[in-house]
Amino acid sequence: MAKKFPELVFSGVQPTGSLHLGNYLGALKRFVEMQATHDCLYCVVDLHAMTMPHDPAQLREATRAVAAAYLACGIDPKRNIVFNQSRVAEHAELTWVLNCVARVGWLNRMTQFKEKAGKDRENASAGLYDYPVLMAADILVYRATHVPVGEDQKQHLELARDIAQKFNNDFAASIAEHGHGDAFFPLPEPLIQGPATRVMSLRDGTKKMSKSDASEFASIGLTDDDDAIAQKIRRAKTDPEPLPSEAAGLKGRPEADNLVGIFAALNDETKDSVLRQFGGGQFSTFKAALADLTVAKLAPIRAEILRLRADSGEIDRVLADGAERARAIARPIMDQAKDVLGLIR
Ligand code: AQP
Repeated sequence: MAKKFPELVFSGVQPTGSLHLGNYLGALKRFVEMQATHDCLYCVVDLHAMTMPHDPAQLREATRAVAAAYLACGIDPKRNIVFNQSRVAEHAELTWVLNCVARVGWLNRMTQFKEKAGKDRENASAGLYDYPVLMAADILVYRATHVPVGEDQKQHLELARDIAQKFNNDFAASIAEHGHGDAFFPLPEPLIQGPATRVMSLRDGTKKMSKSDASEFASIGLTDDDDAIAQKIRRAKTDPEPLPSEAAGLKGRPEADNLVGIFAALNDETKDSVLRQFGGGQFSTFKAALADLTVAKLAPIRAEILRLRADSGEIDRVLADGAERARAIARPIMDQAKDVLGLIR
């Protein structure tokens, strides 16, 4: 029988810019929900942020800003482990091991690399290419079993599972010999659930809402003020038809689908129930209600982010404490991996 690992949640956000509603609905809101039922590690993945050109001062600030957003959304740093990735060297150490397990052909299929590298692929950093292996190490260095993420990370999670499986197969005899049974690593499961796993740009319903979008009207930031939120929703692209009365009618209408999905996710309901209320109506009525709901949900988060950002002492203490607790889990697993691999320590 396949070995059972205790359930443990890991996830992370890159400190690459201001967090937006997509990050909140696809990730942070889910992180908060998971803490009620699971032990969780929530990481600010600063090593990932270095895979694209970065400014050191901005990286430092963005790292604190992501940590502040975690806490402001309701993540309890005592109950969970909140830390920044670069403080726990085992992430990088396991990445090397997993680099020797992952296949170049697997990495060549990663669509995020192709999108982020763009046309000038030869000039992309080797780190950007290797990003998914670092992500696998982030998860496996804790033997995390569940990973709440947005839809865009699905392919990377599948790769992490392939890497874990290949490690377990390649070193099966040594794994058993060292007392780990038939598996050293669990196969981590992506948790991609709810009506807003892929929040789209407000300007183009076929493009993901992203931190790096050039248009400020494409995304709603977690620190946007009430007027900015209302204005962005008012100006969000729609189509000329009235809203349908059920979710099936959103097919082929990406902008309408996106706005209804945002409403549903913010209000913890389904698209169908949103459309029972707004179906048949004009976008202007729906947009006004969506703006009110978004402001009501984001205003308290914004206030808490701004409070935490005013004095970075509290954030720095949380990150330092979290790193120590994270390392206490990762180090023994890394040592066990070295024994399995035949690395003398
Ligand atoms: N639009 C989105 N809808 C739902 N979930 C999303 N996530 C990101 N965008 C959306 C989820 O947020 C978590 C953290 O993302 P990340 O910062 O690690 O990386 P990303 O996916 O590359 O985010 P961005 O905003 O697109 O950043 P840039 O512009 O820097 O590339 C992940 O769980 C992700 O799925």
